[in-house]
Amino acid sequence: MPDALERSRRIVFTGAAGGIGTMVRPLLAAAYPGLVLSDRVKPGNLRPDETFVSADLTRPDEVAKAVEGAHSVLHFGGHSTEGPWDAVLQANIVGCYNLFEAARQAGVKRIVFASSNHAVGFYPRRKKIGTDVTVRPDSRYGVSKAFGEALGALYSDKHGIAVTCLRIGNVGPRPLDVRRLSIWISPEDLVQLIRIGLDHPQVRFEILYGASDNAATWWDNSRAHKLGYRPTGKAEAFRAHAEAEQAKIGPDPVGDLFQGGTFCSAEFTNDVKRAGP
Ligand code: 15L
Repeated sequence: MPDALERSRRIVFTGAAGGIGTMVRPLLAAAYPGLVLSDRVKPGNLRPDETFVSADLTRPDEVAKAVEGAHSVLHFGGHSTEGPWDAVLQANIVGCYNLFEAARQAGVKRIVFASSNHAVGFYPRRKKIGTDVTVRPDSRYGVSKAFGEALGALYSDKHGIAVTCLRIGNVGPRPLDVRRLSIWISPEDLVQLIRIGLDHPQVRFEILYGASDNAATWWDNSRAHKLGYRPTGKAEAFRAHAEAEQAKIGPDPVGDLFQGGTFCSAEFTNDVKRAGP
């Protein structure tokens, strides 16, 4: 069991071996040395100050071990895209519950939850939305992220854990296509949001959009700005690249109308007008 001093700064990062984990860990390291990394597989490039605890989110005993003695948890683990129901159920619903419950039992004070734009993906692109809108998931994956946000609200209200849900757009060095010009976030800006979740004294329960300073945004992220978020990434700087990539993809008559893109058009059997773009 970690001693009192270690506990005061022990941060556990689930999903540490995943794409986002790999991008943000080096940027977090300066401010938060000694991260405890957790995943099913050990990340390949462990820093000398990092430790690794193997955990499968579907195993409550393993999750409890991973969060033991933690002050804060960055919950980025789980299934990171659309998938068969059982995969999403196990990793993102059972797994997310196991994480929040283990954190409560371990006395964790703060959780930053990697939610997704796909919790609200069926909003039309022409509409600008805030963080207070009804969820409109575009996939089983999106439903699981809305579940995680609801679980975060419960553990905040009932147990006093300071929970920050980041509805992440798309993280990377630059936007991949035209849709991502609206939702892209640089790794550096994502780290700013994580730091708000870890440190801001006003956080009780927050939903913030994980997006850089994108001129084509669909999201009102004023709450994040009130909490001190000052994004520096600008998707427009990469417009030529995004448009060139988009030209290779071609049109998607359903996905192009909605914020969630291909997550909306996949398995779509509705009438587009009825879905309300
Ligand atoms: C997500 O939530 C996924 O994790 C990521 O793989 C991308 O698909 C991203 O959304 C996106 O919408 O671009």
